[in-house]
Amino acid sequence: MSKRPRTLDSFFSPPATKRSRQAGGDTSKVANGETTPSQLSNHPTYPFAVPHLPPEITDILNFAPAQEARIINDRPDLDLLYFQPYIPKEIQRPLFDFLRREFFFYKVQYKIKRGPVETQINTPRYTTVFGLDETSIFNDAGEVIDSATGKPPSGKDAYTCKPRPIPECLDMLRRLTENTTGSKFNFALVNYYASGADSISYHSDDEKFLGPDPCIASFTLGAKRDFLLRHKKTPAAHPSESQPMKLPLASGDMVLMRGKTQSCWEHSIPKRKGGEAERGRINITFRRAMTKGGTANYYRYNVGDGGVFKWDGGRGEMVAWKGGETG
Ligand SMILES: O=C(O)CCC(=O)C(=O)O
Repeated sequence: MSKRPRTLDSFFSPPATKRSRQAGGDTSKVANGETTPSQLSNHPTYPFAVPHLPPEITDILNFAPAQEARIINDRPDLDLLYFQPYIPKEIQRPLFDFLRREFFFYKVQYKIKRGPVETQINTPRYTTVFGLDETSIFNDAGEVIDSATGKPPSGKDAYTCKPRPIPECLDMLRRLTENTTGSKFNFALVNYYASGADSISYHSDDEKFLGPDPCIASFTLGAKRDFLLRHKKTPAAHPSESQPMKLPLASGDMVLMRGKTQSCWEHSIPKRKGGEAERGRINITFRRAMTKGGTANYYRYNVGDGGVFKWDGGRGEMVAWKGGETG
């Protein structure tokens, strides 16, 4: 039995009127001439349905990776594959526009306690997440069941969050990434950096729930942003600790971080003033969580308990979605 979450084809809701299936085709033209796919991924945990990618995108996405990867392993403990780009040029902009327009996003807030001091954290970017760790899968009805027993996890095994299946538009990219890399992924985390003021500070994705030496595929769409990597502090004080390596990630690029990269290095997207960053950037990471703790962590810090945001094309910004609270 497959242990990976699946896109729930049996769960696709009937398309809304505007998106209704046209005889003899999968897409429909709406009043403004935009082509929209007629199939949707839906699930009770989604605030609203997410369309499949239109064929204009999937037909070309199937040619990914657009370039062979460069191996970067010339510094201690660093092991990267750098695809420049992975996503073919013709669809970089349409794919960015599609994902920004169709996803539900969150601005997660939480408190951390360091000793007696409690600090309020306002995540400096929009986030959303889909997936389920290896212990469980979604059945055809969209319910979470234990991978081994086929029964809903209960008692001490019950989930405290509400896991969401990966929508088909992201699952296609996940499958391609698995084929390219030979690694398995069960989670998709999405960041939206609306401007150069949005960022992610130095951290490593080295949580126990990812297992040893996790392999993480990280995609960029939209604005180019600097990705900084530095070695974690060691008694030897290697130069890579104080002189970060900079990868200017451009639309369509993919970096695969593997080996000891997470256990020995940290990475960040620093704030930038003005310039290209103001156009917005989407980052997608595919990861493989091994335990329920990973699922709890990813939903806590990427969905949280606040309201939903959705792209407003007219205003050119994310706005609070009127449909309500988190699904
Ligand atoms: O946006 C990026 O390229 C990095 C994202 C990241 O480090 C993360 O989500 O943990």
